[in-house]
This record gives sequence, C-alpha cells and structure tokens, in this order.
Amino acid sequence: MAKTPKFANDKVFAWVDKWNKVCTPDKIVVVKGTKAEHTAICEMMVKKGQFIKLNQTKRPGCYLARSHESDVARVEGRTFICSKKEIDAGPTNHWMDPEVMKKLMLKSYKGCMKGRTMYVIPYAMGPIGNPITQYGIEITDSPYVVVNMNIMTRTGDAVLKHLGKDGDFIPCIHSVGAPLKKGQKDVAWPCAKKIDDKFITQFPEDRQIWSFGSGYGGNALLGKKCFALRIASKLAKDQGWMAEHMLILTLTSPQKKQYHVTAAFPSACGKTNLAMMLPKLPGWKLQTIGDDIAWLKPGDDGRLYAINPENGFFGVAPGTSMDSNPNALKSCKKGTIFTNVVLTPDGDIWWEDMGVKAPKEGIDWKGNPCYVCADDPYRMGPKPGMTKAEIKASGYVAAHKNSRFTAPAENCPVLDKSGFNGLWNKKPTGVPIDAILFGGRRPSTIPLVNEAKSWTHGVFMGSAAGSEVTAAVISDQIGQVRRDPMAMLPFFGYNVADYFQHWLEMERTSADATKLPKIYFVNWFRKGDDGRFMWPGFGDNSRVLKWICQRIEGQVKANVTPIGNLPLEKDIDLSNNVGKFKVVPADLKAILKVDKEGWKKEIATVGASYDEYDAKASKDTTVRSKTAKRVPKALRQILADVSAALAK
Ligand code: OXD
Ligand code: MN
Repeated sequence: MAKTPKFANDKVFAWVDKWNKVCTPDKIVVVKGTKAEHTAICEMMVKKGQFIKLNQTKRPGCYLARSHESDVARVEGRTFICSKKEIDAGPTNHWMDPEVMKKLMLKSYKGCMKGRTMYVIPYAMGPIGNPITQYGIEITDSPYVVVNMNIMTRTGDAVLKHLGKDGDFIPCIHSVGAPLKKGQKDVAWPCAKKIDDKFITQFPEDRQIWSFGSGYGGNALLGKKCFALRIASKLAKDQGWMAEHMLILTLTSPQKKQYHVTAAFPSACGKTNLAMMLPKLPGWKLQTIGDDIAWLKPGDDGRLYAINPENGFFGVAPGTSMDSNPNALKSCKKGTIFTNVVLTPDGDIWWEDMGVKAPKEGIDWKGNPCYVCADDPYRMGPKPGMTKAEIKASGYVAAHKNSRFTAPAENCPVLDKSGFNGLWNKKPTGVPIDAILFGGRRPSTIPLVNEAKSWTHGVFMGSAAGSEVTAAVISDQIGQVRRDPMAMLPFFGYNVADYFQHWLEMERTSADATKLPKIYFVNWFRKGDDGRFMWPGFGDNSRVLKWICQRIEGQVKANVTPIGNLPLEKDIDLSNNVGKFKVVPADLKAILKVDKEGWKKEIATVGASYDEYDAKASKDTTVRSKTAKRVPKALRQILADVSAALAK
C-alpha cells in the first residue's frame, strides 16, 4: 500500500489517509501546480496513448483526448443530492439516504485505484485569499482530471499554504472506477462502462463530494458543477450569498462608464459567446470575467459583488467559430486540452461549424477516419465522397456534439484582468453587478428582452426560465423545451422551492434593496415560421445590452406590458447594422411584441412546474403537507397577476 504523505493540515491528512486505505492506489502524488509538473503529466499521458500531442507550432502546449463512448457528458440520471431528508433535496434532484449511499459507494471505491496513481489536488475556487473564494481537495486517479483541474482552477502548493494548519476545504473524492490488475495495460479512457455504475454524489450537510465511474467534465472536475454550484448553492443559502450558473462580463460605454452584468443561460445556450462577444455597436467595449459560474455576495452598500470562481473555460467546441466567438477560438490557441474533436493530418483540430474548411481526411472523435463531404467543404462524413444530405440523414458528426476545449482564462484576449482577479477599485472583493440576465433557447413566444418590474418579478422570471435540451447532457429529450429555473435545474444543491425563497430573501436582507441589480429575460433564439432565426445574435446582442444600460440609467422609457417592460422599437440602436447577419426591422418589431396566446400557454406551463415542485412530495408522509406549499407565495401571486392581466 502507498504511504500517505504528510500534510501540515490534519484535516487534509485525514481525508487522504482515509481514501488511501479504501482505494489502495499504487502511488500517491500531491499536485504542486507547476507548469513543469503539468507538462510532465500530459507527456506521460501521450506515452500511455491517453493524449495526442497536437502540432506544437500551431498549438503550443495543446493536447487531444478521446473519451469512451459511454462517457461524453454530464450524467444527470446518476447525479444525487444526498441530504438527510429527501425533501431537502427537492423534487428536481435524485436522492438517496446519505448513509445508504455512502455504504453503496464505498463498495465501489474498495480497491478501485489498484494499479493506479492517486493524485491529491489542492484547489481554490476563486483567487487565493479573496474573501469570496473557497477551497477544495480533490482526490482522483485520473491524470486527465489533474491537468483539466490545473486549467479550470488554481491548484497546488499555494492552496495548501493558504489552508495552513486548520483551514477548511470541501473534501472531494473521484475515481474513474477502473482498477488495473498486475500487468494489465491501461485503456485510452478508463471509466465504468455501465451508466448505472457511475455516481456523482453531493452530501450537502457533510459538504462532501463523492464521484465514481466517469472521467468527463462536470462529472469529474469536481470544482465545477459539484462544488461551485451544487455544494456552493447550499453554502450560499446557509450563509446569505448566491452561487449561480452565470457568466460575468464588463461592459464599457462610449462615455467610459463601466457596467457589470451576469447572465444565467442553460448549458450550451451561448454563455461563453456572450461572455466574450465583440460588440457590433461602435464605441462599446466588452470584457470577460467568467463564462459559466458566478458567486455573488451582498456588500454593506446593498450591491451584489461577484467573482468567477474558475480559472479557465470548459467550452462547447462545435459552433465556436471566428464568426460566433473569435475570442474563444483565440483562447484555445495554447495550453488547451481538447476532448472529442477531430484530429487533422497536420496535428491540428477541427469541429463542425468552426467556420474552417474541413481537411480532406481526419480522425473523428471515436478514433475512426473521416472525410470531407462531397458538396460542402465545411462538413465531414464517415466515408469518402458522402453528400451533405447523406451525412445529415446518417446523423453522423465528426466531433462529438458535446466536445470541449479546456482553455486557460488568461489566454482570453478580452479578459477583464482586474475583475477576473476578484478586484474592484483595486481592492479584493469582486465586481458590483448592475444587471442580471436570464435566458434560454426559446423558438417562440419569449421576446428579445423583457425587464422585470421588481426584484420579486425578476425572481419569477428566473423561476420560469426554460430551454430546449442540448447535448451538454445525456438525454432522450434533446430539442424539447424543459423548465430550467435560473438555468440551475441540474445544479440545485437543495430544494428548488427553497432556492426561490433564498432569492427572495436576498432582497429582504439587503442593506439597500434599491441597489440590487435590475433583472432581465433575454431570448436570442426566436424563429420565424420558416425556421430562420429572427435575431442575428452574437455581436448584435450589444444592442440589447445598450438598452439595458440605458434603462439602468433611466435614459429610455419602456413599453409596460403584463409580462414586463419591453423596449420601444426605436430604442434598440440599429447603427452599424451591416455584415453577414443583420437585424431585419420587421423581425425586430415581431420579437418585441407580447404574443398573448403564447404567453397564456407559457404561464400555464410555469404554473404546472410550480405545482410539480409543490406536489412531488417526499415518500415521507409527515413532510408531505409542508411540501405542498413549498413554492413561495410571492411567486404564485405574480403568476396569478400576469395570468389575470393577460386574460383582459
Ligand atoms: C457546462 C454545463 O459544462 O453547463 O458548463 O454543462
Ligand atoms: Mn455550465
């Protein structure tokens, strides 16, 4: 058995020692977080056939990994919130009694690291030493996880030093669940092949994360969804702050006034694109602070101050192009890990809708040859000479739809370095937020932008968010609209209705509620009857952000409607409406209207989702009656008010 290394912090030692005894790895390595160590692990993986080294002239420090076919996205069906009471996990989460789950998972963990190295990753979610930052220790047997965590978080010695002798951290254990027998050769992507053998488990009361069987993304990089959203949302509720699935951006007006905006959109709905957008409006500048997660804490002045707890971008590759997001493409020029994209003959990468012509031949995400399409140089097929129609009919894609790049944030050409480092006016605190946006992919009904009439109305808007399901999750519902409150559906660390209440509490407990951010609902995805998008999106979204800034400043009036405050058409700035994609004024008019009939249906389905949150009671009949009234009355009241106003 490997000897547990010494740690100055007894709690770290105890966590590592416990799992050393259970998992029985051959070796233990404590991650130092240096560049040399990172490169050495990547090179070791190249030797073992687990990484492909990309062309180092074109992509210095970049590698490609291909995952197992069973392990390509988050597994929501195998994700559990194991609170003591089922009702505290709520109706949107899978639940199991924590003691039962621990017993079950311990069986899986027994000897699971045989033949492998156990890595201990000390990591920080946020800039080390910032008052909003939290710390974690992830134990893992996956070198892929180590190098991804090195990019996505701040790892290594500096974290252990900061924790000192008795600093607190979130203990995390992860195993790919594939022990090796003596002499057994490892595979390119070890994992538990059967979906039922995978577990992504959060224990919100113990504040622990146990993950088993998957090596992919949010299932395995435990700082991201498991800690920064599920566990952190529970910490935030208990401590009076917010952990949200939101990008953070800095916008500077032509008058040099700065605004900070967060936006919550479901997975793969364009958070990274908005976070790095090149404004089409002349004179406006946009900078990135984060593209996925925001932690917001109330300040003494009533404002909410936000940090991005992450240190990199785990972005969806397909669709990322010089048109859609040049800054994301530039962010993955060096030091980036690509997963499940196409390898080109010159050692570079390619994916669908990259805006780059496909190579004649390549190797697809499954490791099979692929070939440029006969009649579309921007597509690839599994056989030479296939037409676009044939490829489409076969459902084939050369890069997996949820293929990813893991890129260091420091590569982003428009990074707001100060805000990213958690500084405001040079002090460590986070940036003050002026506006919160909610959104999703909604082909009909939902207007381009809609301003909440109050904080409570904004919470209602967030609670009513919905979107088409995307490939970021393994699901048979891709394309269907599902309710995704605050874009947090897969990430609530506790009961969804209590989470709504917590949002309402942020106003009640604010030092000055007039300073809270204004709330908006945006929808870049409206489609016409002919299926075309009615809003160009991307850089044109700056037109909407400008309107939001003008509303914050009280510079423009709005069309006050039953569903919220909509822009007057004349107030959406259409200057510089040129290029490949343009705003069509007739479409703009249509997407600023209230579709009364559509909204009646919308309100009914939101009501149905509330009923479901209320009624999906625990099996425990003693709490069933309390559960039945869990959704806050204030939100039910808004639902009733909007419904009554629409009926007039
Ligand atoms: C992500 C997700 O990876 O939300 O960010 O799925
Ligand atoms: Mn996300």
